[in-house]
Amino acid sequence: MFTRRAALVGAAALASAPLVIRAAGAEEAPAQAAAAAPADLSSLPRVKHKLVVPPFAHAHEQVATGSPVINEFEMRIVEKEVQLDEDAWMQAMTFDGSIPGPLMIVHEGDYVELTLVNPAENTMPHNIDFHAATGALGGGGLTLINPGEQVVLRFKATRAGTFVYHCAPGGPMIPWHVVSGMAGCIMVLPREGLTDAQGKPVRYDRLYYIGESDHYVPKDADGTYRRYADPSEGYEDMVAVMDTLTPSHIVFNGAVGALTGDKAMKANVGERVLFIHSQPNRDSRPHLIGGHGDLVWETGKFHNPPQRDLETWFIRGGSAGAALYEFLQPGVYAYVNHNLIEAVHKGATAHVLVEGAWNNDLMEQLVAPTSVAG
Ligand SMILES: [Cu+2]
Repeated sequence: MFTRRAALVGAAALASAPLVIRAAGAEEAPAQAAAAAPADLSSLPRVKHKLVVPPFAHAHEQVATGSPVINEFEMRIVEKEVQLDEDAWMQAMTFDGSIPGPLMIVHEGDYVELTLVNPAENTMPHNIDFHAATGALGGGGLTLINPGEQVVLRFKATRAGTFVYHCAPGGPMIPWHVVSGMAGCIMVLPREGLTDAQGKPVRYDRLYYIGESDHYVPKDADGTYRRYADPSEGYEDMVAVMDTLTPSHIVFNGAVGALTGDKAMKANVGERVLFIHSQPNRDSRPHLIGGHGDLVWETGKFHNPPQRDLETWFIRGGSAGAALYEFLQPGVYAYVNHNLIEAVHKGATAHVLVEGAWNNDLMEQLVAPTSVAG
């Protein structure tokens, strides 16, 4: 089961944190963290954030006021069964109970101080790799914790943008934990806020975080999806499906229909909405049917000039992008992965319900459907 390639990835994780999966009660500190004197950040103000379930985000300022701060977050890792669709369940592993994990928002130059809790009722070691962080496998090498343990990691947010975070406990555990739900996003805003390609300030009225995820639920011989008692029981079956590289489900925010119908995202005509879209494992191509990306940071990194007027944008597996759109017409918009098979058959569809006045200059039905003349 543990191939040579998997062993190599695992070896990197172990090289960075030689003491993970240690005996309970062992007190050794990881060598690389002990080698340098601790930074003195005692004069910095601290801001405690309460994380919320996506597509929503915790309260934040778009423009930083004052000097850098230490942003305190706490996340609990939750292993639980989730329903992906009417007929499909998965023994999920999650950050804070949701797929995706919560969106964290800080400013460039700030510090992120995360308390990560792996409650005793969980069955597996977990950690967190922040693509926004520098060193120790994005923090993964310093955060691997067994059930019943917690850890505190601090890193400096030195690069502005939207960045994936995910669990990466080593070797074949890495893809399995990720496609079981353990990924989310952090947005590091420039201190001056977002700017367009000319450097002019850009502000948003609302923000929604869409976390796309691919899942691999095994089926019985008769085609019904299998359910399992805990994550480990389904491991080998799920790996067999994963190795086909053909997901059974590709969903936004953890389930088919999580952001449609009465759970649609909402906006008003004239509002500028920032859509953040992450995919920790697989490529995607967000598209707003009947709308556009006015300004798109396709790679999510805000010091690169945004592109204008896009119809569809590309999200590389393992990254998060951001698109700003001012809604100009009311109605129900579908926000999809524009591989339309993935959108319609696999689940990657959301809705945005927009209220306001219709603009006949932009579009008007001049003749309603009627029988063909003559
Ligand atoms: Cu994990």
